[in-house]
Amino acid sequence: MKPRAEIVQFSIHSDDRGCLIALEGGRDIPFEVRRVYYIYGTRSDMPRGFHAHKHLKQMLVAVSGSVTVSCEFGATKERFLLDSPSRGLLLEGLIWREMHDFSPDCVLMVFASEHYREEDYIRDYNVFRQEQGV
Ligand code: T46
Repeated sequence: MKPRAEIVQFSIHSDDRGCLIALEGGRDIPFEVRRVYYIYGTRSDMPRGFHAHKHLKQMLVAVSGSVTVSCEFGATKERFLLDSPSRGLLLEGLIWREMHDFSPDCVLMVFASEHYREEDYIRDYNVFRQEQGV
């Protein structure tokens, strides 16, 4: 699977009462969703992540607050600011990811293509580089 890290804009149903965003697996999220988890109660000085996934596809959405996600694959290094519930970060393929600078109110919701499997993680940066042939 070719590495892909890109921002996806969601449609907002907005009226006088507020806003609603609907995310459907296989449509707004370009894979069937098998797991949802969320991260909250974070600290700005406590980054998370520091791993890659072998097969997992994910969509990360800051439904509240903000967080910066750093991604690395091949020679590419990109930083994405997630600060709106109307935008998600799609991650596919072998990508080293780190989450930094969580705001105190951040709730990071993640939609994943597979159930949790620790064997899908590469948590050693050197192994990640070797897997890429770098
Ligand atoms: C990712 C980034 C964005 C489970 O038991 N089930 C789960 O579905 C998940 C995601 C985690 N866990 C356990 C494994 C650890 O004992 O929860 C604990 C914390 O997980 P981890 O240290 O991997 O959390 P993060 O924030 O570093 O990474 C997470 C995801 O694990 C990862 O897939 O891409 O968020």
